[in-house]
Parts: sequence; C-alpha cells; structure tokens
Amino acid sequence: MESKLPPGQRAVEAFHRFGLTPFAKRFPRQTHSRSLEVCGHVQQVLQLQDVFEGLERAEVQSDFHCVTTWSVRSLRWEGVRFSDLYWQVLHPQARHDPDATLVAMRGQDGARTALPLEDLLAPEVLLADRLNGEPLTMDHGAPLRLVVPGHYGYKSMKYLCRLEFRRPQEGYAVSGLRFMDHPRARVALEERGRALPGWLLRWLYRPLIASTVATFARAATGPAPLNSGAGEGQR
Ligand SMILES: Nc1nc2c(c(=O)[nH]1)N[C@H]1C(S)=C(S)[C@@H](COP(=O)(O)O)O[C@H]1N2
Ligand SMILES: [Mo]
Repeated sequence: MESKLPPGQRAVEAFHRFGLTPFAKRFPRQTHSRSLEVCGHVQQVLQLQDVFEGLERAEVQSDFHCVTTWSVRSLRWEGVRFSDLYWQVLHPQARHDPDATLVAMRGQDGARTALPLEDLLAPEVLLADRLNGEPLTMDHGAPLRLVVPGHYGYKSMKYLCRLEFRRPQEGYAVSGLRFMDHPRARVALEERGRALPGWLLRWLYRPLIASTVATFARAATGPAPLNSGAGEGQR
C-alpha cells in the first residue's frame, strides 16, 4: 500500500515541467557536460568538468512534492549521492571553512536557493542525470539536477551549475519573492515559505497550478538528453 502523502499535498499522475513563471522561458546554456563550480568560503575553488567522475552510481526512488501542493509518486532517479561527492571530492579538495555550512545553489537558468549542508548530506539526496530509466531531459533539469526528496521541489535545483559555501548569517539570494523560500523547506513539517504558515500558502498557491503548467508547457523544449549533440534544439 502507498504511504500517506505529507500534509496539504495531492497526488497527480503526470510530472510536468514547473517553476516560477519567469523561468519558463529560461534554459541551460549547455546540456552536454555535468560540470559544476564550487566556490565561496573555500581554500580551493573547483571547476569540476564531470561531477560524476570516480563516484559510484546510485538510484533513489522517491515522491516529488511541489510547494504549490502537487506531488508525483515514486520517481526513480539515478546519479550519484551528494554525500559521496561531498566526502570524496568537495570536502578534501575545496576545503570549505568549518563555519561555511550554508550551501547556496545556482541553476544555469539563473535560479537560486540554498540549503544547510546537513540537509544535503541525507543519503537520499542525489545529483541526477537519469529519471525513470531514461536520460534526464532538458525539461526536467539536464544535464545535472539536484534531487532533495524530503524538501519542497524548489530545493531540487535543475540545471545545477554552481555551489557556494556561505556562512549561515550571510543569508542567500532567492529566485522569487523572499517569503516564498523557506531556509529548510522540509515537506514533513510543511515549511512551505518563510513568513506565512504552510496551510495558508496551500490556498494561495493551489489556484496557480494549472496556468503555471500551461505556461511551462508552451515554453518547453521537449527531450534533449545528455550528449544528444546538435539537432534536438529549441522548438
Ligand atoms: N533551475 C531551476 N530549478 C528548479 C526550478 C526552476 O525554475 N529552475 N523550479 C523548481 C520548482 S518550483 C519545482 S516544483 C521543480 C519542478 O521540476 P520539473 O520541472 O522537473 O517538474 O523544479 C525546481 N527546480
Ligand atoms: Mo515547485
């Protein structure tokens, strides 16, 4: 039997391309390499050409929860665990300051958010390049996407291109309005946003789902898997 959904969430069948509407028409500049910049309070800035290099592949099956209340059940993501990347590459090579425990992330489309390092080290947090047995498409975040199953979808950064180690008291820039980005955004605790209670945001966000799905679908590019080369470009 399927487990109960977290508070305020409703299951939907299709996994649609989604986000803040200004991002509907923004796409990654490159989809051919899983490159990542690691910067901030580090002893060594890293420009990783392939974050997967030398790391064991992993698979995680998890539900995906958007803050606007839709959830898709049992997505099967493949990639590498963030904790493996951290302990085998970031920690020994970038050597961030011990108090720089806030990780600000950036997508190639300009999206921004952050999470405490501790949250990212959970075993189910993945850097993904495959979804449900297929190469990740551009619509779902190719070439490299973070997947943070215990947190609302806006922490699962698509087109991930940069991680910056910051001190928690420095804060971080967000994609949309500040109240919409909770510093933790844990689904189980209904941490939807910063100032307003989760149950209230349910009712504010729900009416926006259909039009947002439509806006993103109109702008979508269709499948553009990693290493597909030229051809499958923008429509
Ligand atoms: N780079 C980037 N990451 C993003 C977004 C975005 O617009 N840009 N939208 C977020 C939101 S609000 C959600 S719900 C999910 C949607 O993922 P999907 O488009 O693969 O369905 O991606 C999240 N990550
Ligand atoms: Mo979302």
